[in-house]
Amino acid sequence: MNKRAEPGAISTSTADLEQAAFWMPFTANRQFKKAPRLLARAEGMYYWTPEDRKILDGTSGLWCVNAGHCRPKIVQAVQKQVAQMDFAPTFQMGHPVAFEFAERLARIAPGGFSRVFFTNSGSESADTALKIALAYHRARGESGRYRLIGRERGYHGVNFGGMAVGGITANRKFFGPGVAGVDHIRHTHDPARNAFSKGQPKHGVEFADELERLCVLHDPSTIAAVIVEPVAGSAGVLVPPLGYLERLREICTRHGILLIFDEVITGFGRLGKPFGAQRFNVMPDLFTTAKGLTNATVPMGAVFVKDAIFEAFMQGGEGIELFHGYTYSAHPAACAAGLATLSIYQDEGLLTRAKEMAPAFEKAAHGLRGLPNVIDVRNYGLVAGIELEPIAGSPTKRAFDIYLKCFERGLLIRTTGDTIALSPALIIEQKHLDELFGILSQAIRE
Ligand code: PXG
Repeated sequence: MNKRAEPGAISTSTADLEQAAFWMPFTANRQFKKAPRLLARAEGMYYWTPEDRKILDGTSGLWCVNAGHCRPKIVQAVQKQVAQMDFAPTFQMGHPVAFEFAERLARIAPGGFSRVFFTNSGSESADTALKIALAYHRARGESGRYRLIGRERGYHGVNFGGMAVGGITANRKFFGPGVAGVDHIRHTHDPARNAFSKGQPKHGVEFADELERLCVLHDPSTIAAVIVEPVAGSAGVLVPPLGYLERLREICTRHGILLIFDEVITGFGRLGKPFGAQRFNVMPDLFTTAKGLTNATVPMGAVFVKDAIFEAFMQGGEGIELFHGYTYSAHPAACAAGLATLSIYQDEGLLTRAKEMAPAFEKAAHGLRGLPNVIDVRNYGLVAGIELEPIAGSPTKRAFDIYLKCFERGLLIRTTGDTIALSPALIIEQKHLDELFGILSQAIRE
């Protein structure tokens, strides 16, 4: 393919892919292009490869296709919208679908979160939330609050703000510090005390006290916001210890620090309520979303903001209150996808279905305990992490080999480090659970 093929003539055979123009994200490009794994179509709980091999989707794409793939209602809503109005600016202009979607979202959000700012991804949602936090303090005359606190093993996307507060080493080390004035509290993973926890681990509430320590170190009046995922996803499914989120909330409130939940994964039913905040009954000041917002049919993110934060911006002069936004904020196609997605979630009870399915899912996941090299299983709602003993000298290899075996046998899982992460669509049924854990346990055993 170096001698460029005619448009449309690019085949996906291995020989062609080795020189392919597509620089793939978060991918070992050379390895992948020698032995590609391709997906060509999708429906419900399944993908099909170009050779028509059926693959059970154990990760709802990338934790995003919460209602299952290619739902006709969403597809049709998007088709209709792009035919009627493909694009409309939302800077000093508006279109009805954007207003309707924000309104509908505010209705499923926890009480008091009546304002929604649209972005195009989880990364943009993280950076947007951090910027709103900084500007909020400034609007209230506290411009000395500039520090942002994240957490080790946190993932808030790949843009500069989210990267800086994120705590996944590989995602940080190549790019410098990102933004100034960032610090991190420690992660909550504690396998020595909490291995094989079902639901919230018992030990580790005191990890939240690290925030108090940073308050002493930096002076709390310099800290604008703390951002955490209610359940950390990308770092390998870390469920918050009992009382931990409550304590973070309490410390933030005491010091006037905004608490941001990154609900890009936990939002839209993953944990058994619309949002993690509701599931854990701990309210942040802002929370970020993306992924399940549109069932991933069209890229979109949204930041939900407490009324008092929005109101603080509305006290100044009549001009633009927040100098921030994206060309595609509230893109009509994304709003149409989102509205149809919300209807499906509500008609089918999907925003609470994870709670109903959780016992069967938990039982199946913990059924892997005792298999070779399984050193931890942890779960909450419809998300589970299965941690494996790394091969000495070759971290990540054990989990990745299992990932490859699963794909060969018709199952898509996700791995991070030596942890397997499962996050199936919320429409999953017992027969899919049997298929998923059947293939997975066989692959782990071999
Ligand atoms: N916050 C959280 C909590 C996320 O999980 C982002 C922000 C960034 O979203 P965008 O849309 O900019 O990618 C994410 C994304 C994985 C995996 O398997 C997780 C994500 C993305 C890709 C892979 O761990 N989460």
